[in-house]
Amino acid sequence: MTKVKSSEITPESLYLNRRKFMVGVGGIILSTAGFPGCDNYKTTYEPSKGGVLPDDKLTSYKDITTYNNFYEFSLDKEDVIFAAKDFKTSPWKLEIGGLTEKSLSIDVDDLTKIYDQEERIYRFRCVEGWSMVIPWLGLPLARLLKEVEPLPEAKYVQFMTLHSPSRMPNQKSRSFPWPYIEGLRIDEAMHDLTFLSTGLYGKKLMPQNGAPIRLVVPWKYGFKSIKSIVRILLVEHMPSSLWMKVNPREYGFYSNVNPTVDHPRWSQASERRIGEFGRRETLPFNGYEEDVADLYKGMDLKKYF
Ligand SMILES: Nc1nc2c(c(=O)[nH]1)N[C@H]1C(S)=C(S)[C@@H](COP(=O)(O)O)O[C@H]1N2
Ligand SMILES: [Mo]
Repeated sequence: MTKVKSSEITPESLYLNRRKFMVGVGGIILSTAGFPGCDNYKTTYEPSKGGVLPDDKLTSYKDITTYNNFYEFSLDKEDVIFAAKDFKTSPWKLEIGGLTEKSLSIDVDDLTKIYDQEERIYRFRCVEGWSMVIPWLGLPLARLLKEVEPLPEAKYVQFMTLHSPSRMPNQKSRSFPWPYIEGLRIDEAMHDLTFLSTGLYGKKLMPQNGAPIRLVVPWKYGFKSIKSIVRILLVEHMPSSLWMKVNPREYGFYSNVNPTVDHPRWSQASERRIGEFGRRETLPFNGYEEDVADLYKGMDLKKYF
């Protein structure tokens, strides 16, 4: 494997791939009238990229940053913001390698300078039955994966969160097989909706949301969207995720949002949109069926949950 220095990452393909709609470079500027609670927030987004449904409203910045799942810090969603407040996320090395032609080791601050950041507004649903609509900032994972040139043997992508019990206090707890690991099939990882986020609401990510860089897979349950990533490895075999190790009966590799497959302890047919009253129906693939159903053609999604 040859190492690529971050200063060398300027291949032409990248510039050819540049999207028209980038934050700060024009594109559609939508006022957020109709997005209560975010009156001053201007968004540039491409409606064809997932985007929003007519009755989706942005969840408030306050809700997104105060109601979090991040077990390395706390199991209490409203306590994560406090438990993570001194977590230092710069400098931060992200490594990408494994079954690849090249490997990449880059500081996330450099990454955000080298690669244009774009905005994606995605619906996000937790397996526990609540959901949000979040304006993420970042880049498609595929852009970095293409950079390292996966070998033909690479069939899966494995992601790993930082493992540092001194910095992530709940990693001292032996109830979980740390570090947090997640995985995707390579075609899922290369899908244009699959996103690496470094910010939201136009600001850098806060520690509680997975700073400095986290995955966002909008058609899967929230736990797939692994936070504070230090390593991305291309591998041959299906990785075992933290949740599969903890409870394989309840959490499978695919974790696609499927309202017809109940969690063994509760129904997945509906969800509570944070900041709203009542519940709404959960959509297949979280509403991204048109974009992603092809990835699962011929698969029994009751078996591969
Ligand atoms: N490293 C790590 N990543 C994680 C988690 C976690 O506990 N640790 N929780 C997951 C779960 S269950 C959800 S619902 C989302 C929550 O993301 P948010 O707090 O930014 O909404 O992060 C996911 N990523
Ligand atoms: Mo979750």
